[in-house]
Amino acid sequence: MKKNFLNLGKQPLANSFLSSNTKKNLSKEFFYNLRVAFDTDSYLVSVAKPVNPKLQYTDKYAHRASESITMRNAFSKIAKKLDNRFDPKIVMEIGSNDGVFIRNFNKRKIIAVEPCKNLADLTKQKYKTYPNFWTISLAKKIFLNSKKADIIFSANTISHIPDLAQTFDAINLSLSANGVLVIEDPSLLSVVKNNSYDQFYDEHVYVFSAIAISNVVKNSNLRLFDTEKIDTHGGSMRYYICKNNAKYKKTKNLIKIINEEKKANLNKFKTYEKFSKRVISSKYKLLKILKKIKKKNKKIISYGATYKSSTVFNYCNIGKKYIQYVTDTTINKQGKFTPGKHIPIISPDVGMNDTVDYAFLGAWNFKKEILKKEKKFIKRGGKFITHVPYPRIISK
Ligand code: DWN
Repeated sequence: MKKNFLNLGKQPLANSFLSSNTKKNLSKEFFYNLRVAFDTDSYLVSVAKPVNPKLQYTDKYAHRASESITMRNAFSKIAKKLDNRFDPKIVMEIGSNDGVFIRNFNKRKIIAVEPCKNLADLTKQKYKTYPNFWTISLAKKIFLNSKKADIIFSANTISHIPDLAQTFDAINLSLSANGVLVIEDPSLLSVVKNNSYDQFYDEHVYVFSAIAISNVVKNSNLRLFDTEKIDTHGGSMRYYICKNNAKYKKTKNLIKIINEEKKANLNKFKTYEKFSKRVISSKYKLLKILKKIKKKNKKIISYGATYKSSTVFNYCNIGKKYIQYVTDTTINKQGKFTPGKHIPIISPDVGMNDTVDYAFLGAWNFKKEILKKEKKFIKRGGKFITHVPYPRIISK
């Protein structure tokens, strides 16, 4: 049974960066109710009513996974690790974005699946790329003329697909006998520990735990045999899944992580009720900080036009009154306006100038990389604001 525990209010699609802020354009903006639920049978945490994926994954998809050094390095590291551990002949990626993972492999090994046409266009010249949603019929089409996949990799994508049953059934059809599905997604344990409620938005239909993944894949005759904690995206988990009859044994690390999740009560509804109270308190604390700064006539901007910050700004009602503009390195976000709150987005080369007093860390998950990059800002007295794990000003 699904039980709602968090109400993040009316939200726009986190990817709907507006190209103009004319009244006519704003009136067409799509909003939905963002409520988050816990399933008392599978222990899955999900958006209560997911949005239609056809509205989300269009030919105007903004996010480029290769935009940060942290992620480029992380994908190159995991590619090497999978090559060494499993020696795959065929590697398929579901949700290949701009190719940041597949570019670490010989093109003859690669099959890429990416429903956003603008992204699929970026990789199709070099890699076999299917510009489609991941479905059973696509799996059948791909593997009619190809050997089955020894590795199916999918980072920050499976959590975006509402129909998990079809997703995992299609994966079962596509894996070789000892093939391995490797998925990476933000971890529920980190979300609960860090109070990072901004991991909930339309695209994050699910925030997985090892407990829930282990339950869900069973329905598709798959099993979870290994798990690793990884620090990308503010705390993620990497899951290794195989067919029921494959050769892999359950690892000690998996048992350890499941025990840790049980100790944190991720399988109990009361955990989420408490989490929801902490989210409300986070909202008021953040607003208090912003109001205090504004009273002193200081200039606040936001760093990174993230999808996560769309949840924060719309939930806390933070608009141009507080945040003058948002900086982002992604060229196709620059010159646009943030979803729902319509704050202008500009390049950091222009925006991170001497007039900025405070910068809200929209991309808090890249705090290390950003603080290293913005040493000059900090040296001259500039300060960052974050809401994770609790709202505060950081000066170092
Ligand atoms: O799952 C998803 C994750 C992985 O990526 C999505 N559905 C969409 C997207 O979510 P996000 O926007 O919250 O992700 P990021 O990776 O936290 O976005 C960082 C943004 O910040 C990018 O637009 C790039 C920008 N950035 C910047 O302007 N300066 C990043 C760094 C590190 C910087 O120094």
